[in-house]
Amino acid sequence: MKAALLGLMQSGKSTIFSAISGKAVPPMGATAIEEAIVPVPDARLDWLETLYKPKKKMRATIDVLDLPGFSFLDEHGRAGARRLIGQIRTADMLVLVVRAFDDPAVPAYRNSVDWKRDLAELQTELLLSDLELVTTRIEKLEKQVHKPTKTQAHDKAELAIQRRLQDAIEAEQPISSVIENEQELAVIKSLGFLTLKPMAVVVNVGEDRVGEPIAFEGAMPAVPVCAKLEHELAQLDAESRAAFMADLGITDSAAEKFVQMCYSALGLISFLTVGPDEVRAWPIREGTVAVDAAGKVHTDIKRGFIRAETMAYADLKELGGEKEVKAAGKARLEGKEYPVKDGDIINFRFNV
Ligand SMILES: Nc1nc2c(ncn2[C@@H]2O[C@H](COP(=O)(O)OP(=O)(O)O)[C@@H](O)[C@H]2O)c(=O)[nH]1
Ligand SMILES: [Mg+2]
Repeated sequence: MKAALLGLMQSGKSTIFSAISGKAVPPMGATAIEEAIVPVPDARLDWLETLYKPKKKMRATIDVLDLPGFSFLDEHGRAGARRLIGQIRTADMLVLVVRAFDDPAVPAYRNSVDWKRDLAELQTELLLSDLELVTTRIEKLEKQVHKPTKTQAHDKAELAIQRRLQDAIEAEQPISSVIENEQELAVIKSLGFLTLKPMAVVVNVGEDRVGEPIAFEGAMPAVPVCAKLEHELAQLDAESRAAFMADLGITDSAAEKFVQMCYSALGLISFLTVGPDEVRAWPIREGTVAVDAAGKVHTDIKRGFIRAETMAYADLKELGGEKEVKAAGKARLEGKEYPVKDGDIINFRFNV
């Protein structure tokens, strides 16, 4: 899963990136795209580690991209913008970072701090990028459909969809509103339309507003974070960090909040595998059935799938061991079509 941090310049993207990844803050005005693999904190794995004493503990991970500021056009010129947008199109979700902190030392966009305005501008930029993509596709397809190629029928169908998307964007309607079926959605998604991606908002609040809730009635989840403070906390050793967090009334670190936000925006849950070699968390979309979950572990396990021996983490923790779970009748044998639940501990039986 790949999440891209997106926002106007000086909104705090790089500071947040550093706080959640532990990497150094990329310098201001940097044009490189930074990537970090952020482990997903999961207390269940820590407990399973004490039970199974495995050689390895493998957390799920999320790839996070830190991108230079939007609007890129001013900052890097056309070519730079294309390169960045190309990168963003490969992300599974977008995290929009907006500035809500006051700091005279950091010039604000349009000389005033107004995160809802900035959010609206970002969304307009995303829509314009999609309009550009539509326009380019239409130009290309219009030339192509007249040629008797193998893809002619397919091209004609796509052209019809693209024209509908263009009308929707020009009428300021979300492009999802004119997509008629799963097949169309698949075609459009593969092209990387930005406004179709799951999104979440990080509101970068000032040090004086830590812990205060924010008022937001949008369709996306919005999480308040104080980037500067989180960044400072991330520099501390675990003990002082815990003490400071308790002092400030913060329960989750920036990384935890960030990961939870991504999980819910993407509709992700985790199932777990255990054993003497490793305990491991596997992210899957909610609703994934057992045979597809097996495919995450290995394609052979999917191919030769027989049964999923399943128990709930909560039962294992409560009863203290696998034997006890079985004795209590709480171990289950599930088939291919079983929708896996968050916290299921699964041993796949397979035959290849
Ligand atoms: N006071 C304050 N300054 C911040 C906060 N977050 C970021 N900054 C400062 O704002 C400037 C821009 O931050 P940066 O993370 O580089 O923003 P980016 O351009 O979005 O990557 C830096 O000088 C940061 O130290 C915050 O929560 N409070
Ligand atoms: Mg930056």
